[in-house]
Amino acid sequence: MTLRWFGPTDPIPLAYIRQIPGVTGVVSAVYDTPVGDSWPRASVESLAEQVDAAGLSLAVIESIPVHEDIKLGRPSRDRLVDAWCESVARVGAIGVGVVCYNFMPVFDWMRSNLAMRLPDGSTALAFDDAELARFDLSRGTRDLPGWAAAYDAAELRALVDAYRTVSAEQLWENLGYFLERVVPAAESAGVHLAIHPDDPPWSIFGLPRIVTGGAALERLVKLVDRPANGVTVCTGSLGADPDNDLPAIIRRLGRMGEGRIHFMHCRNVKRTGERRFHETPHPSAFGSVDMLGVMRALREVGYTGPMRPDHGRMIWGETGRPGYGLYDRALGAMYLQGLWEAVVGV
Ligand code: DNO
Repeated sequence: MTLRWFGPTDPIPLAYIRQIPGVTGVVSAVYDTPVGDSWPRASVESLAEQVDAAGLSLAVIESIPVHEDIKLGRPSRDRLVDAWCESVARVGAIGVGVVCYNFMPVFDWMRSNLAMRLPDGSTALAFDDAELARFDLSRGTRDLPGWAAAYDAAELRALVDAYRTVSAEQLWENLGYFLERVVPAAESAGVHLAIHPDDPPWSIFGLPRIVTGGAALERLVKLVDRPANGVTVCTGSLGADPDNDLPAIIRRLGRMGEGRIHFMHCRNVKRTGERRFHETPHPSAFGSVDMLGVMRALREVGYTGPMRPDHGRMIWGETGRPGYGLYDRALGAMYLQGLWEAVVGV
């Protein structure tokens, strides 16, 4: 069981993470290197040292951001792919076995409301396609969640325009080009790559999104059919689409080759309409995800990789990074371990 930590600027100290029963691993990244540059060895080592010093281990890198020029297939991509491979080599060299990344154009995960109030007084992240349509992109990403890259108004317009000529099939081609180069590099570094599904799993702002469900994940792993080319199964991202049967997806991917699921993100969402959902506490009863079914399927395919509770609500007066407070994620970690214990039968 692992927890995500956003480095030294994260308001949650590693010492607190260490006190969540059963959490032994940390999921983190190097945050002070611009997207596209390779991660300096000293930064990678210092990250691991901080985690070790807290009595935890650096289990997963999430994420090494993929520069937009790679997704757009621009000529500069070769240099950028090389830099990405160098970062993978550096994290492999210190013994980290999994790298999570995504291939979503321009935006990473997207919500229309970062603090929707639930009946119990907590707040959660919510998405409503109709509400998103009213967003004003002319302000850049200033009003949007904080991901690896931020854009001012002109940069954002130029980037969104650049994707006008990139169809979903073209994006698949660019993803294939990327994988053909990074999978061998990961293999020699002893790293498993784990693409994160698009969140939400459909097109937003007219941009193509392709990693949206079971069929897409299978297509992806077959593009470069090697164990190092795998996926992160994010129950919340995939679970926003009612057509995604999570246990079935896990059974299929978990049985491909030596198993292609390298990382699990577990969180619950409640679907409340067409392309409309909000996040909930982790247990199955609160949302649309059958978390017990997910755990049973993982057990069936012999999953032994890292798992983390994904976003939590803000509860008990906590404030902080949307989705990444301490308390509700800690509750999630306990629930998930309870399910796992029951499923494994110890
Ligand atoms: C959201 C996260 C994502 C994830 C990236 C992986 O909270 O799951 O931002 O880290 O998509 O590259």
